[in-house]
Amino acid sequence: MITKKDMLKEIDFYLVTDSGLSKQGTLSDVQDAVESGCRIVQYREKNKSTKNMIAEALQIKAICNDDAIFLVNDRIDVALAVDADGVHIGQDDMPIDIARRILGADKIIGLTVHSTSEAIEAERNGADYVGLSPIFDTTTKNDAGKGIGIEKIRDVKNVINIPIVAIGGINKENCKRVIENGADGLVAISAVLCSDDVQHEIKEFITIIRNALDHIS
Ligand code: 3NM
Repeated sequence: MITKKDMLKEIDFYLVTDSGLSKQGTLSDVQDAVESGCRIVQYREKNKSTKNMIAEALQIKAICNDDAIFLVNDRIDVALAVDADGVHIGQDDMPIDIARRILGADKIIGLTVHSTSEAIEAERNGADYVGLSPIFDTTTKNDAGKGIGIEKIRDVKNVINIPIVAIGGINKENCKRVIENGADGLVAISAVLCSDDVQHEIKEFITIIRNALDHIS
């Protein structure tokens, strides 16, 4: 049986939801993503009540079903409440060793890192993958800081063995280079959610990413 952790080896395009940017609503975005072949979805919601988040998370989990990994950003309580496949946490969220103790060995934990030292630390502390950010400048997250540059991906790739997901300012024009520089997968939020055809955009991203990954292997 293929587990959700096994699926982490082939993430390519990674959807992070954003209800502020979404044109058609988060559930439609997730539906479009999964139908386009996206295999990992992170529910990132900063402005809803816990009750509403749980209700929405249950619906997203049902859409992801066996086809996509379903993670919750930051909120370990919500992830546990809906039995999500795991969480994505940042450097200032719950420490990863405590998150692991609460969630158990089978759940996926992704951690945002900004440097090689944070990436090494993340792997050592049991992260299943790292989100490396922000690769380029972005206006989607106010406190993201300056882009660290595409070359940083290779530096991080050289020091850890868990998958690297690149995030921040990624679009269809630069995504090929992001993969060529060592990312195993990538997130593009505004480039996808602000478009008129989310399904079409994600399909295009997936084609570019898979072509680039095929050329590397
Ligand atoms: N986290 P876009 S940047 C959710 O730096 C998020 O940790 C970031 O959006 C970080 O693809 C970011 O529109 C937003 O640039 C990325």
